[in-house]
Amino acid sequence: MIRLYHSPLMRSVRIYWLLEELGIPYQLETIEFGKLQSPAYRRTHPMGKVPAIRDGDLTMFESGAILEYILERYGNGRLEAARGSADRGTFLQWIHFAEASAFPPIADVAAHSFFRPEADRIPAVVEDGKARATIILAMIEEWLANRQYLMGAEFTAADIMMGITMLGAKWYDLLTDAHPSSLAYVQRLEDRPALQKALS
Ligand SMILES: N[C@@H](CCC(=O)N[C@@H](CS)C(=O)NCC(=O)O)C(=O)O
Repeated sequence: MIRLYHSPLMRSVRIYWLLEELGIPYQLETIEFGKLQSPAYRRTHPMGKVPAIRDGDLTMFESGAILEYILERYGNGRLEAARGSADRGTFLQWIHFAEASAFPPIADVAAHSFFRPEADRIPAVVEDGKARATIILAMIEEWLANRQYLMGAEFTAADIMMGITMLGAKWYDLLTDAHPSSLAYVQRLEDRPALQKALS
C-alpha cells in the first residue's frame, strides 16, 4: 500500500487529493512542518520536504513525478489525457508548468511576506515575485476564460497540480477581481470532496 508523507496545507495536498479522487487505499503519515528536517524524515526525503511516498521497495519525491507514477501504476487511464494523443501534450504541459514555472514566484511572495522571520524578508523579492506572478496569472486567466477545467470540460490530474498552485495564489492574495475565471475555477476545485478532505 502507498504510504504518503504529508504536512498540512503543503504541496503533499496534491498527492493526498489525487489518492482520494482515485479511491485507492493509502496510509497517511502526517509530519509537522517543523519536524521535516529531522534526521529520521531525511532518510525518506534527503532534503526534508513533502510530499514523498513509499510504495513497496520504492521511495520517491517530487509531487509531479509522484502524480505521474500513481496515475500510470494505479489510475487505469482515469484523470489523464490519453497517452500518445495531442491532448497528452497539453496535459503534461500543465502538470509541469504548475511546479516548474507557476509556483516559484508564488513561493517567493509567500516566503518573503509570511514564512521567513521578519528580519530575513527582502521586499524586493516580494515585488519581483508579484511581477512574475502577474504575467503567469494573466495567462492562466485567459486560458480559463472559456474552459471549466484546464483540459476543457473534464477534471483531470492537471487540475490537481495547478489547483494547489492556484490555491497558493489565492491564499497569498495574488488572485484578485482581475481574475474572475480563475477565482471561479478555484471555487469549482474547492467544491470537490476529495480536495476538502486533503485540506482538512
Ligand atoms: N518541487 C517539490 C517541492 C517540495 C517542497 O518544497 N515542499 C515544501 C512544502 S510545500 C517543503 O516540504 N518544505 C519544507 C522545507 O523546505 O523545510 C515538489 O513539488 O514536491
